[in-house]
Amino acid sequence: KFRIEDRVAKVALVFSYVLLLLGGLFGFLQVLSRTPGMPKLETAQLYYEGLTLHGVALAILWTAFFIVALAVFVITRELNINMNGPLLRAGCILAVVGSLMGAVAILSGQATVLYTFYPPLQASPLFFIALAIILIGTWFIGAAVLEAIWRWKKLNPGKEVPLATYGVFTTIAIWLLATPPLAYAVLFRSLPMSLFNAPVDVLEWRLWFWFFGHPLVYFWLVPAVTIWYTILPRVLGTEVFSKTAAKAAFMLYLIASVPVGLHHQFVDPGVHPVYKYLHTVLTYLVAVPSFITAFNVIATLEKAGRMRGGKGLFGWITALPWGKDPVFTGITFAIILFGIAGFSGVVNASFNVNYNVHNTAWVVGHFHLTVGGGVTLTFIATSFLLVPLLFGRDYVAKKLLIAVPTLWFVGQLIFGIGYHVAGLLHAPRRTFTAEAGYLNDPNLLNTLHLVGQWTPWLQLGAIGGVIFALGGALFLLLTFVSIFKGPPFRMDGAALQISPTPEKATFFDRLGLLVGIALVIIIIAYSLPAIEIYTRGLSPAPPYWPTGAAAG
Ligand code: HAS
Repeated sequence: KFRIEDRVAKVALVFSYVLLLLGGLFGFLQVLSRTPGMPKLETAQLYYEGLTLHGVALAILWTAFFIVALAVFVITRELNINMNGPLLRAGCILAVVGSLMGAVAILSGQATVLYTFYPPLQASPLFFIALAIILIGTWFIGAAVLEAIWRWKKLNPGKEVPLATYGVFTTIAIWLLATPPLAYAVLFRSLPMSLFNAPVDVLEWRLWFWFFGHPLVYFWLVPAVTIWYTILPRVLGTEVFSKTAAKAAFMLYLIASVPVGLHHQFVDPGVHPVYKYLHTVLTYLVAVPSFITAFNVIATLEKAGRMRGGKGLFGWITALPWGKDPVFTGITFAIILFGIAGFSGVVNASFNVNYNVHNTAWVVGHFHLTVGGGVTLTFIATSFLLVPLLFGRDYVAKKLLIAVPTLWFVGQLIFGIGYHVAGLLHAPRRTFTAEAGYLNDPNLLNTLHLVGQWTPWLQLGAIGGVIFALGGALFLLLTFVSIFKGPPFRMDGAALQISPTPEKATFFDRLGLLVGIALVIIIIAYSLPAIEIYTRGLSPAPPYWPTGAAAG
């Protein structure tokens, strides 16, 4: 029934795992190379090339392709509806072709510009054309998802949108709201820069890049939260504690995740502090749905623990299947990692405290625990269910599966602690420190304030990095073997129920209205800095080809 949809989901899923492998390999090389006392596996040039590939392959592509597979699976199974085949297929082909072109540009050394590709860093036009093609592909896929939900709503008037589909809708809506300014920056600024050496106004570019860059993180997070609200309770034989609170959280993510980008630009000159402060306040607003999620998920776990006979204040915690069920263990470990990272995010968001951590290893610690911990570990654990359902093959060596989330969790935790503390001591991010003289010179090491103190924390980070790289390698090995050689998997006759049974539609199901509210807040938050920048007039800077260590 879902032949085309399943084919697209399978291609997207396998491609996401290939990207996880490629990006993960370069992450492993980096964490060692930038740690004092560890083998240097990279030169400066390779470090920046590898860092670009690491960021693009993992942050942008692994997440996006996994989300496409998940979205298509949820929509078809939950709404029992076919999606627009040509749109879906064209979108998938464009996204894959664009990703391959981008990989060629990076691997051939023509795009050493990191995943943020800030101008005036120059890269080959191939890289920017690849980005544009990927974007168009994702819009096609987004359109196919929205069209299916819209059709289902017309067929089911008065019925509420099921929870997992609601999460998918929120994810896609955030993506579609966030990406047009990125398309503008890529097509009208970066591409002319790379084709004709056209100068670019860095501040204008960064405004539109971060308009996209922050909602991007909620595009990653919301599908993970969707899994916490739906699959996690199912695995425990229950339902989410409060469906209404879950929908309220999704609604807040939708309306507050875009107008906060200036919190990445606190140190940029030329933007009025009042506008930065407005974005600070809105950033605290977007932390609220995560707090609601914390409450709702823990209440769900407590409900499940008590159903399993857990008694007293903490007995429900030990009654849960820790270490037994890899899906449960992976998802809850992911939530704990996200909890820690959430608090470092709140530190980042503080207008004045941010100056202490900006561009330091602290930020690396933060985003590894969010997107690498909370999101990626959730996706890994969900793969244990999704791969058999889509490919009809069960996992091999099932007893080994539990080692995957365990290694990932322990490794991320250690890495996160090491990099957060190193960042507090002002260890920089995105710097090939092996080349940065001071780490190799014992005299400087002893005299320069703080530098010597980074060493043990970066070393701790490297130990963590190696541990979770092992978990990732094991996951990919087991997954690829299972996809091709796993024993046949048959679903027992029962229909697949992901979300709690839908009831009557409520305010939350007025999807158009919610998108309208989001647009109004975005216009307020972004018109002010945009007017400031354009009325002052642009000051374009000539492009600059990064070479080795200069690329940071
Ligand atoms: Fe962030 C930088 C602020 C969430 C990813 N972030 C980044 C970058 C990435 C990223 C990739 O304000 C780097 C970009 C670059 O290359 O420059 N972030 C926040 C805030 C939140 C937040 C306030 N970030 C995320 C998520 C990400 C992500 C989610 C990916 C998925 N972030 C920032 C800021 C910067 C930044 C600044 C720029 C810094 C700079 O100077 O460059 C919030 O949404 C977080 C809210 C979350 C919570 C946690 C709730 C807890 C839950 C779990 C409960 C579990 C429990 C179990 C209680 C408030 C749901 C036990 C828990 C324990 C604690 C043990």
